[in-house]
Amino acid sequence: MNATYHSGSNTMTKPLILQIGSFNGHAPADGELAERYEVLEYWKATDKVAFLREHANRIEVVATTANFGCGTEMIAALPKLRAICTWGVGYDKIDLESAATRKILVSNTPDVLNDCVADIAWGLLLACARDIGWGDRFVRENHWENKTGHLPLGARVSGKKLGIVGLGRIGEAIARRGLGFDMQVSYHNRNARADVPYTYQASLLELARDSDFMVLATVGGASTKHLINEEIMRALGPEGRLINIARGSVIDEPAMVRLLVSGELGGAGLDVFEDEPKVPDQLKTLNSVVLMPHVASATHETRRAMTDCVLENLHSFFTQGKIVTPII
Ligand code: 8YV
Repeated sequence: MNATYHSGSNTMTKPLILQIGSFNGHAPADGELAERYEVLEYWKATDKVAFLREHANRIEVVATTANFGCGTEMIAALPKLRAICTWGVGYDKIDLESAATRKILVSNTPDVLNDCVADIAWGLLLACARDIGWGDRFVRENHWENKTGHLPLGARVSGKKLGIVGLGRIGEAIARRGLGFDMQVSYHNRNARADVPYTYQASLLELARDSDFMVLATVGGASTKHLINEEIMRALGPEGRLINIARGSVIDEPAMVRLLVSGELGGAGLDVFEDEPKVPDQLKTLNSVVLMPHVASATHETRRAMTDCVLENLHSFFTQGKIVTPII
């Protein structure tokens, strides 16, 4: 459905979209959406139920983010919905089943963020193994100058064993970087892939036993909830380090905290958490842990590309009834 507005002497129509949450991870994005579309800003509505009731029958397209998603209730509340375009690659907060049943198209922003997410996975891995965060704090707090203590020795990265859980497009970008560090790269997926040079490990437990660094790059959601449980983390062990750029839900977080505190898990580099933005306080006290506030895709270049991808999907839907990067 379109809204009519006047620009100079021309009467133009802007298609309508419901934007569930701000794309504030990329400053220009909300403005660029508003230039092209009549945007209903759901997140600003004080009475959300009344807001949806008022507009539901006009809404055919939703723009959202990996963080806000578009859940069962939202889809049910929008009887005319035909397309959901999300900013981000993750779709664990979108009810794909409901969307499929109603033949609603769903797009995400794949590929454009592979490299930057893989870079952060590696940043966390290196920082964790070589105590880069700890070293930075040590210098800033003047322990080096004042000769108050010293950093422990780190763990060598080059030539070690890298285990990747979820060898999709991001997992592959992480694996490729591992080859540059002369690492032996193995992976666990539901099925082996014939098109990659890495060793397939059908058992996640075996992968954990046999990895120095285990990097999580799976999808989130119910299918992977607490995939990394206590047994897996114990198998990774006191010399092992767990890196997560996937979703917090993939790890049993309380178990991870216990094992990190006791030293039964050697370290962790985490960009994502179970209940963001809450991070367990105990993690903040541990030097074996490196913490980031869910920013793996947060570079100028990648966020620009993510916004462009959403704009392209919206444009394609409104002009041709198709989306460019479909999840379904
Ligand atoms: C997003 C993400 O930056 O793409 C994803 O799945 O988690 C991130 O890249 C962010 O969470 C958008 O909501």
